[in-house]
Amino acid sequence: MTATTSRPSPEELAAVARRARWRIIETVTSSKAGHIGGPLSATDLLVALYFAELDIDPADPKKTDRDRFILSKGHSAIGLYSVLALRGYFPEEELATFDHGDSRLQGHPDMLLTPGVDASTGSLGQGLAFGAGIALGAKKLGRDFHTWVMVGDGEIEEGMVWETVLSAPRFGLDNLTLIIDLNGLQQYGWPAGPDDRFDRSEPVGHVDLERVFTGFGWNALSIDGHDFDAILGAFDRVTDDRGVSGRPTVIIANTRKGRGISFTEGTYKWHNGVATDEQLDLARTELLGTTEDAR
Ligand SMILES: Cc1ncc(C[n+]2csc(CCOP(=O)(O)OP(=O)(O)O)c2C)c(N)n1
Repeated sequence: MTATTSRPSPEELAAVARRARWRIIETVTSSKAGHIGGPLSATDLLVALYFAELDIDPADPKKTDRDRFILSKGHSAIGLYSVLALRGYFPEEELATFDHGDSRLQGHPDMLLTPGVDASTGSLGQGLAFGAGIALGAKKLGRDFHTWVMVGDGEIEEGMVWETVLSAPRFGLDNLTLIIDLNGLQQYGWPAGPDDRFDRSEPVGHVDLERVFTGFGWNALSIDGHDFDAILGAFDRVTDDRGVSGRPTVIIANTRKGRGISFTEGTYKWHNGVATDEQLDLARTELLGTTEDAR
């Protein structure tokens, strides 16, 4: 893991995140394909991981003892690609090929195609089990790297997630951290009745995730997933716990779907979508403070 002293400041991370958010909406709009809300809710967490936490080398994407990151909510691929591009894994210009048939940047992450992608994902619910396997392998081989997995809060309705939540503590996987991007909205909000009489913006809020995970034998902490001080503080707690409690850690990150752009924030309707020219201009001004896209 990166030494904390060499970390960028929260202000520097926020500037990277604004640029990443711009690349997300710009790329999805020009490709006319992809997701917006989920990538935007995860951006600050991804920027903090790739710019301040992960022990990785963009010039050597397959370095044996690199930290691993698995974007289990694979539909947010454009969010990961934007951060990977800004971190130097491939040129920012390549984002323009997103979702083209012959591109390295497919609509969902492909570990065989894209430098920096550690797992192929898209079918929700599988990434945590994959990550636990990597973390267990690292333990067995005596390797000192950390595995991170990000899931969506809708995604954790998948049963396979809970098989791993149940088993990971038994293997002592303190080299595994799960981040839940808790943005409170799925593809169509939350399930509604047949006549749509329920409020789709009302999340299934009865689950106390911190208590549930603690009960399963995990360390659990809740943070504001858009506050870089809080995110980096949570990462430090993970580092401090390595080899201490023998438990995996879950970071429950409270986020906003569509975060950072006025017309996408807080609505399931921008789970995916294509902005108009006017909306794109507005997003550019809000994120970059200019109507020019200075590359
Ligand atoms: C197994 C599976 N079922 C359904 C889908 C279709 N799908 C893609 S995104 C999504 C909603 C996911 O919601 P959430 O995990 O909350 O993601 P976020 O809000 O962060 O975008 C669904 C149902 C899928 N990719 N995989």
